[in-house]
Amino acid sequence: MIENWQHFLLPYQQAVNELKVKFRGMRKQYQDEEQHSPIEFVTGRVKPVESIKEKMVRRHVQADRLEQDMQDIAGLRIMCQFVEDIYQVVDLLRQRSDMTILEERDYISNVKPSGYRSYHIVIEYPVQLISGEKRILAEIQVRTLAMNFWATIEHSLNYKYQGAFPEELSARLQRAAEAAFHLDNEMSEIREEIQEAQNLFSYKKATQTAQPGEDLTKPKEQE
Ligand code: 0O2
Ligand code: 0O2
Repeated sequence: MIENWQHFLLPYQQAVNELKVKFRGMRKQYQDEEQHSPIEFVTGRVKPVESIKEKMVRRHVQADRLEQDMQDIAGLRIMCQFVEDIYQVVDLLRQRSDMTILEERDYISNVKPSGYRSYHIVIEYPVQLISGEKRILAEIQVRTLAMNFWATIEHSLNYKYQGAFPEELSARLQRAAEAAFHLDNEMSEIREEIQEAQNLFSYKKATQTAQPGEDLTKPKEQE
C-alpha cells in the first residue's frame, strides 16, 4: 500500500497546476488575437485519496501498478461553447510537444449508455522534480457547457444512488442528455451569428473601458 499519499500525489498536483496554466494560456492567446477561443474555461483536480482507494478495489488495481493503471489521478477538464470547438481543442493537443497522447476516447460519437458525452484524452506528461523528470499520466476531458451541466448533475445523483438509479430517474437522465445534445446542435447551427454577437460585445466592452486617445487596434499590454 502507498504509505505517504501526500508524497505520492505531489507530482500529480504539480502536473494539474502546470496544465491549468497552459490551457488557460491558450484561451488568453485567442482573446489577445481577438479570435473565438475554443476553450471557455478550464478546471482541474487531483483525485481524492478515498476515490483512488475505492477505484483500486473496483478495478482490481494493485498498489505497485497504480501509476500505470489509473489514468485519471490527475484530471483536467476543458469546457467549450460548441461541439466543433471540442475537436479543435483535440487537434491543438495533438500538436503539442510538451505531452504525449496515449489514448483517445470519443464518448461523443460513442455515447455511454448513461447518456454521458465527452472527449477523453489520456496523456503522458513530464514533470520536473528535484530528483529529476517523472512522467505521469493525466486524463483530459473535453466537453461542451451543456455536456458539463448534464455530467455534473448526473455525477451528484450517482453519488446519492451509488450508480443504482431507479428506472424512471435513469430514463429521465437519458432524455435530459439527449435534450442537452439537441441544445448543442441548435447552438452549432447558429454558431456564426453567436460569434459575431460575441465579437461585437467584446469590442463594445473594450471601447467603454478604453482611455481617451487609446488605440484599440493595438494589442493591450498584459494585465
Ligand atoms: P475567473 O476569472 O473566475 O474565470 P484556480 O486554479 O485557483 O484558478 P481552481 O481552484 O482550480 O481555480 O478552481 P476550479 O474549480 O478548477 O476552476 C474554477 C475556474 O473555472 C474559475 O476560473 C471559474 O471562473 C471557472 N468557471 C467555473 N464555471 C464556469 C462557467 O460556467 N463559465 C466560465 N466561463 N468559467 C467558469 P478562474 O481561473 O478562477 O478565474
Ligand atoms: P471522478 O473524478 O469522480 O469524475 P471508469 O472510471 O471505470 O468508469 P475508465 O475506463 O476509468 O472508466 O474511464 P472513462 O469511462 O473513460 O472515464 C471515467 C471518467 O469519465 C469518470 O471518472 C467521470 O469523470 C467520467 N464519466 C464517465 N462516464 C460517466 C457517466 O456516465 N456520468 C458522469 N457524470 N461521468 C462519467 P470517475 O472515476 O467517475 O472519477
